[in-house]
Amino acid sequence: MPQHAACLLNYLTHLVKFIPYFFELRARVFWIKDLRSSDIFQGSEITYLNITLFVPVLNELQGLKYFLPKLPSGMFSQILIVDGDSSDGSAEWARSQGYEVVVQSKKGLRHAYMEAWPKIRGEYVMTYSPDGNCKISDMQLIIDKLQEGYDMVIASRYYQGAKSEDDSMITGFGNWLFTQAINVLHGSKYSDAMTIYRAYRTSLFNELDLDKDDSYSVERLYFTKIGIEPLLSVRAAKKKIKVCDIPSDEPKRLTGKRKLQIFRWGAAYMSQVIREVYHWR
Ligand SMILES: Nc1nc2c(ncn2[C@@H]2O[C@H](COP(=O)(O)OP(=O)(O)OP(=O)(O)O)[C@@H](O)[C@H]2O)c(=O)[nH]1
Ligand SMILES: [Mg+2]
Repeated sequence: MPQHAACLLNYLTHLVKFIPYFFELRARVFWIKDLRSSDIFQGSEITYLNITLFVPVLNELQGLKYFLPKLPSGMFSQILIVDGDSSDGSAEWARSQGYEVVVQSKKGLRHAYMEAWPKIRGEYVMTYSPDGNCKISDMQLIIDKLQEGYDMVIASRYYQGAKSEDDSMITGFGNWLFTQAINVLHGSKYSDAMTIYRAYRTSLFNELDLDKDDSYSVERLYFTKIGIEPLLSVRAAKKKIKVCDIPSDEPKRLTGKRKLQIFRWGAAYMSQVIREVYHWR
C-alpha cells in the first residue's frame, strides 16, 4: 500500500473512534436546549425580580406539605417560613425539607412579621398563606405588575368579578366594610384592603412604621394581637404609594383551622383605621 493511503486509513480509524463522543456531545447540547425552551414555555419559572416569599404559619402542616412543592421553582429568590410556635410539627417538617424557617418568640401574627422582617433578603416580598386561600397560578400576574413599577400589588378577592369561596356572610361583609371605611377615611380606592395575598417593596414595612409596637397599640383594648395588612393599606394610602389590584379568586381553606378572631380583630382593626385619621402622618 502506498504510504499516503496508509496514512489516510489511520486517520479515518481515529475519526471513527470519535463518533460516539460526537453523538454524546450532540445529545447534551439538545438536552440543554430542551431544558431552556421548557423553562421559557412555562413562563412562570422565570423572574427578573428579587422576591422573597413570606409564609406565616400556625399549625398549617398539611397546607405546607400540599402547597410548598407546588410553588413555581425559581420564581422566588428566598422562601421564608415564619412559624408561630406550631404544635403540629410545621416548623420541623419545613426545616427537614430544606426551607428557611424562623420561629417567632412572641405570640401574635404581627410579631411573625416584625421578628422575621430583618431576615428578608428580597427587594420585594410576597406574603402568602399556605392554607388554600391564595391561588399559586396568580403569582406571575402579581409579579408582572411589580415589574410595571407598582410599589404594591394586591391580589384582590373583589376586583373585576373575582370572588371568595372562603367568605362567610360575616367575613364577606366585614371585608367590604373595612375596605370602604379605609377608602372613605383615607382617600384610597381599594377593592380589598384586608387580604394577606399581596406583594410590595420590602422597605415599605419600615417606611410605614409597621415595625413599631405603637402602631398597633389599639389592640390592647381588645386583649389580642392583630395582623399588619389593614394598617399597611391605610398607611400606603396616606403616603400615596403606587398601588394596583389584580383580580384573584379566593378558594376555600383546604385544610387546618381558621386563626382569625373575627370579632376581636374586627373591633381592633376598626379602632386602628379610625385612629389613623389623626395619628401618624
Ligand atoms: N407565624 C404565625 N402565623 C400565623 C399566626 N396566626 C395566623 N397565622 C398564619 O397566617 C396565615 C394567614 O392566616 P389568616 O388568613 O389571617 O387567617 P386564617 O386562619 O387563614 O383565616 P381566614 O381569614 O379565614 O383566611 C395562615 O397561614 C396562618 O396559619 C401567628 O400568630 N403566627
Ligand atoms: Mg386564610
